[in-house]
Amino acid sequence: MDGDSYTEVYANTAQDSATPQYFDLPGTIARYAKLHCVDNHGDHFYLRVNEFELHGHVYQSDAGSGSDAGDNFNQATSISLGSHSGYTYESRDPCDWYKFNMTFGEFIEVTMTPPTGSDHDLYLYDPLGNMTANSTSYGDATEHIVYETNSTGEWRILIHASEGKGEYSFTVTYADTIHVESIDFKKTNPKLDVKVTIYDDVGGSVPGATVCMNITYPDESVHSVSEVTNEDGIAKYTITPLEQGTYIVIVTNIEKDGWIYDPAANVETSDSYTV
Ligand SMILES: [Ca+2]
Ligand SMILES: [Ca+2]
Ligand SMILES: [Ca+2]
Repeated sequence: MDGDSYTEVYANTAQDSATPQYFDLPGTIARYAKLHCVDNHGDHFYLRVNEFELHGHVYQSDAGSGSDAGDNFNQATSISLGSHSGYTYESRDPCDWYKFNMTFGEFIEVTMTPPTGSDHDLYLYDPLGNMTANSTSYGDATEHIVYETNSTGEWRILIHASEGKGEYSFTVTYADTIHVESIDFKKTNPKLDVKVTIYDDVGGSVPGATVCMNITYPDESVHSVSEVTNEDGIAKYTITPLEQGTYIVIVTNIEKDGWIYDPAANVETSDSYTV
């Protein structure tokens, strides 16, 4: 650093001028600046930045907060849902805590991509401080948690640098969920079409979802079948030939990569048709 260029700051505590002191110095590229006492005016020690020492730190603005995210549960930094980035360092800043509001019964999804070549892990805590889920893959693999919240309040995540340092990115969102919107029948002798319509949590139809169902025939035999939804979100299964009596359809599961089946959102889970 240029010896003529310096910044003056002051601290409220007396420091031994013979020993360099380290202070947060927001707005600089260094997290810490090395300071020496140069003068004493009354109750303030005026300190002069003699040099910057990076110590592996950079100026942090975790999740756009302007500083380092809190180092423990109680000091968690508030964030909104969405995508963020932050900075960690295994030996000096291993813990970044964030908090956000969730209501009971929401499906929360958190993904975190560690700095290349590091190993960071992801933990989810409920408002009471219980760890409810974690993702602790080896190396710099992306960590991923999906969890159905069981209480309303401030939920928290801990991003922990178990190895390495650098910038990580993470996203906190509601998970994409799917549910049964309707079960319909269409009879055209000699067959009966069962149509199960699958919607997402914002009311859109979901193509490519595998719908598993148990169909009880009039003779009380149970047939486990599965069909994939078309572009209108409809899975169609055809029963033929038909017997006289009642067919009962129960949806047992819906599967689609990256999506969560939320049975509680089903408009109906079973329906029947009498031939
Ligand atoms: Ca940090
Ligand atoms: Ca931190
Ligand atoms: Ca990991």
